Amino acid sequence: MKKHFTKSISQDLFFRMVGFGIGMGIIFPFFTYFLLDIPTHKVFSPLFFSLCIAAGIAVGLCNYYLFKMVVDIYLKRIQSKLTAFRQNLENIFWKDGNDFDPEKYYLEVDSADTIGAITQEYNIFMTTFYRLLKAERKTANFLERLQQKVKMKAMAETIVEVFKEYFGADGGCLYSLESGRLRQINNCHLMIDNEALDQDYCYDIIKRGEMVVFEDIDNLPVRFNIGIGSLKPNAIAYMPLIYQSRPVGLCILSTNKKFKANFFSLESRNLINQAAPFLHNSILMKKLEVLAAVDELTCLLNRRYGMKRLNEEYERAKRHQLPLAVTMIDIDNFKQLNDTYGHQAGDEILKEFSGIIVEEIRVTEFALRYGGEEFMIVIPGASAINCHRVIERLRRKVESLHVQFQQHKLNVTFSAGIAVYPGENITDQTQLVNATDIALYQAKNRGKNQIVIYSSTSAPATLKSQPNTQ
Ligand code: GH3
Ligand code: MG
Ligand code: MG
Repeated sequence: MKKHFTKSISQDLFFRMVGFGIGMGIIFPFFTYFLLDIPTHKVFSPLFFSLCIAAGIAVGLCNYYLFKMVVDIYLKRIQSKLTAFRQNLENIFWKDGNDFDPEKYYLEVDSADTIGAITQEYNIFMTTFYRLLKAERKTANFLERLQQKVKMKAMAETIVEVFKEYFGADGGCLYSLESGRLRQINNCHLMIDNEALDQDYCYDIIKRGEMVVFEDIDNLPVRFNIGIGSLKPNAIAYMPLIYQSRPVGLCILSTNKKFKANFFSLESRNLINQAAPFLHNSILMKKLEVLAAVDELTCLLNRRYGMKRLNEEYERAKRHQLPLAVTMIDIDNFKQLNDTYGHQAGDEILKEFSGIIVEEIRVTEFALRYGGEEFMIVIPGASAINCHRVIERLRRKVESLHVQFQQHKLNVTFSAGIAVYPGENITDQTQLVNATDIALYQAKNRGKNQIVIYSSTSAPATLKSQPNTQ
């Protein structure tokens, strides 16, 4: 159905009003004739008709201009704000402009009719748009910051910082879920009872993937760390981080007052969802790093990563002027064992042997597979004598080891060379490693199954190993 006959509503109105005036001008003479009893020749004269039609047209025109004056002003006001708003949006999207002050585009609602309602709707639309834009900017900024963080710790710090600010929290903590267990990767001002956190409800929250907010509850496992003690928070929130329907971590936020933002709004969920893939990627990256660093057969560090760690330890020892003891180990007559019992038997020995090394060293110490049947053990802070004590214990243990392979009971021994930085002729890392090699070579030459401490003199100090009496 055609709603108007010209191209513009106001032209339509103009024609309707003038048409209505003409109609009234035509009807008016009849109206005067019947009601006012004026003589026919006066009423139905062309002059009276013309006057009435002219008056009708005049009223129609007046009405039209009155409408223009009253209503059009409001419509124009709305139109100019919409134009300015649209121009600003174009500026934001195409020219990366930033300034968007909703106050500038706000329209006062001063009429209780459709025009008032339209004005009100415009205001709501504009402020909603502003909020969405702000949220989008915040998320984009968050993403940009996360993309710059390659390391898990730095990324976790950014996530906690942004969440804290957004939700108005005083403290926060981020956990990654690795092999089904929560591992803390960042903690900002919180004291968390890990035993309480380990309880099933925490894992339930993560499994369900739903945010939970606790308010005014005693016995919360979370408190604020204020240096000299701790304070009970007013509210805490558990926010599971979900990536592709699978939990990858948990963020705990707490506040002394009330949280600023609603955790369940679309905006909040979007923000939280942005963090999850980054956490997931860094967990994967860490796994890859571990895979790349570990020797497949023995599960010890491989040579490349082991030497990198040795370098770190060397730099630390140099900086703090502390000793660094390194031992090179080589299994005795391993070729013969391989030749007699097969390569698989040799592999079993290597696995068992590495297991014993891991049992014997502490967390601050480390071992690496230097090559085939050669291993290196690094003991930061140890003197040659202390290092010898550790390696001698290991030597005895290996000597008494019997590895069951098929119907055979296999046993092996090893020779080892120890060198300590700093020492005579040992002023850098290369010299340190070379010295262990020289000492190992001497241990082999002296009959194997023994440990030699490197000495710069031609006859190196040999600490005699006691034969195992077991
Ligand atoms: P020595 O007492 O002088 O060290 O004699 P050795 O036989 O142990 O020394 P050699 O260097 O001649 O032989 C090392 C052998 O280690 C040779 C190689 O077959 C074996 N080997 C190296 N890597 C592996 C491995 O991953 N698995 C097995 N089964 N054997 C390996
Ligand atoms: Mg060898
Ligand atoms: Mg060997």
